[in-house]
Amino acid sequence: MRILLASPESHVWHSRAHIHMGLGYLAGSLLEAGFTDLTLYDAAIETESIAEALQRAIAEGQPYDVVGISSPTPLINEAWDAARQAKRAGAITVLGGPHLTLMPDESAHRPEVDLVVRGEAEDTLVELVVQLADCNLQFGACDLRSILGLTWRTGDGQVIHNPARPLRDDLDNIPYPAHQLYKIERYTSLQPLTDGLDPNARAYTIVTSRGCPFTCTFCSKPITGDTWRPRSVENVVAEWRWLVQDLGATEIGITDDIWNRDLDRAKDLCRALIREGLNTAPWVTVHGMKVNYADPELFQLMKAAGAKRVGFGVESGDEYILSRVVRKGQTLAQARNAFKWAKAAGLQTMGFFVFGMPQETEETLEKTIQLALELDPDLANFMIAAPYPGTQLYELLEKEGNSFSHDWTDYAIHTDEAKFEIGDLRAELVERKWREAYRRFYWRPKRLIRRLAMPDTWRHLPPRLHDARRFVVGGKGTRGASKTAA
Ligand code: B12
Ligand code: SF4
Repeated sequence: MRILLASPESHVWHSRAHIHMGLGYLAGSLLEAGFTDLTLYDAAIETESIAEALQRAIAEGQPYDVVGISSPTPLINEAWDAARQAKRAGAITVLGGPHLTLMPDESAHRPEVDLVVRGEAEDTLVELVVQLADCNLQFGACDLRSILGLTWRTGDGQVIHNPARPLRDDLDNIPYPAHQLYKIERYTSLQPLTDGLDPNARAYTIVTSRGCPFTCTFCSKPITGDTWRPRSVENVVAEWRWLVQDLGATEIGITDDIWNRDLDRAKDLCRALIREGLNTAPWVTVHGMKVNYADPELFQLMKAAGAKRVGFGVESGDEYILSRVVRKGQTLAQARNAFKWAKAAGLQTMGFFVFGMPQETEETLEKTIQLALELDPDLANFMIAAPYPGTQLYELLEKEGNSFSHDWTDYAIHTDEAKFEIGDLRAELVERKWREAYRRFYWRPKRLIRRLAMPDTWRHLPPRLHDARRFVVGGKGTRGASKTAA
């Protein structure tokens, strides 16, 4: 059976290309189950479109039997396009990923989509492919009822949602992602600013734990869930060794939701990397770590273990917004300490801030800007709040807000337009303060001098000038029509 696992073209994200861990994990499990005729297609780095790849396979006499397509919410239109191409090429189409987990019905009713997989899918996909092989790819004749997490259509078009698949706790037993299948030389460094990092790094990512027990009101965790499931230190270190020693990783990113949830485990991991001599490849906590579970020793150990840059979700400078609206479960004091300790250990820092949550005012947004200036991370990322389906923010807006998002594409983050108004909060205020945040943070004389001295600034001059214009005069798009990537 020939299988293609694909991530579709993204019109909302094109600033950097990171490996797709979901597809890698699925490939790892399929390979272990004996399905070795397997290709990864990631539109972010391929030189041909998915239609061309599918047609080429046909021309070479080796058409794909099954095409699996992954999709987060803002990319679902592209995922459906890819499914249409795959159907045209005669394949069975299977869609999975965050958006399919949140909204399985919508896709299951579409003719170009044969099957939908909800949630973590290593086991579901293997069981499905085994069934498909058993019934000779006549999936209408397969018994699909027993496959947990699968959504499918009966012969008369009825959509059936099989029961959800429980999250696996034994992550050590899940095969490693098939890192060997990535065209790694085509991916970029994991960081938006590569100074201090190699812009042409062989940049792999690693997931050391899944899920997060916090319930921030804007956070969408359809796949990894509300519990925290760590892998053992030994299991992580063995994958790390494979990446560094066998696959030549020159940069590693941890993309867990909250990798330092257990402070002792985080320290043990660092100690193991040092002990095993695996601290040679610089690593970064791409999506942030939690300020609650930190102390000076952690950052010193991280530095000794090869960490280069750490990020923290700070979100707001206003204690009420932070604790009662975002419900971040952390304090401003904890954020201040985390930055202080990380900098003292010699690590570069990133701060993530959110603009335009319900009940925000000029004053709360100003406090967020002030906090960003005070913490002064190497990189500050200000994002306008996006109400993803499945979040508390989404539910609140459904009840009492005015959302400007009319198409899933509008759910892209990193755009420069407010996505909703609620109560007294106006889009104009959010967008004005958001632009002000970038301007005031990056246009300070000391930052400008530092930036001008960085090779990265000159390497990426056109986008930097474009950003500068956006932050001074704003974007030129129409609200609701997403257009920008970070
Ligand atoms: C690393 C990461 C990135 C990286 C790499 C993205 C990538 N392509 O993997 C970068 C920085 C590029 C990125 C960008 C974006 N991301 Co992102 N990202 C993550 C993060 C932190 C980890 C992803 C991960 O590695 N998970 C671990 C693996 C094992 O899980 P997985 O990828 O979901 O795959 C499993 C299942 O989903 C399923 N599955 C996945 N694909 C398929 C396909 C088939 C056929 C099947 C059957 C099953 C299946 O099986 C997999 C194995 O269990 C998640 C948060 C999270 N914890 O999930 C956000 C997250 C997925 N990202 C998100 C978003 C919104 C985006 C962007 C759209 C941002 C934007 N500009 O608007 C872009 C889209 C880029 C793209 N082309 O996909 C949201 C999605 C929310 C939603 N409702 O869709 C998340 C959940 C973050 C959040 N809380 O808001 N992201
Ligand atoms: S934003 Fe971070 S801390 Fe909050 S729920 Fe999401 S992953 Fe957890």
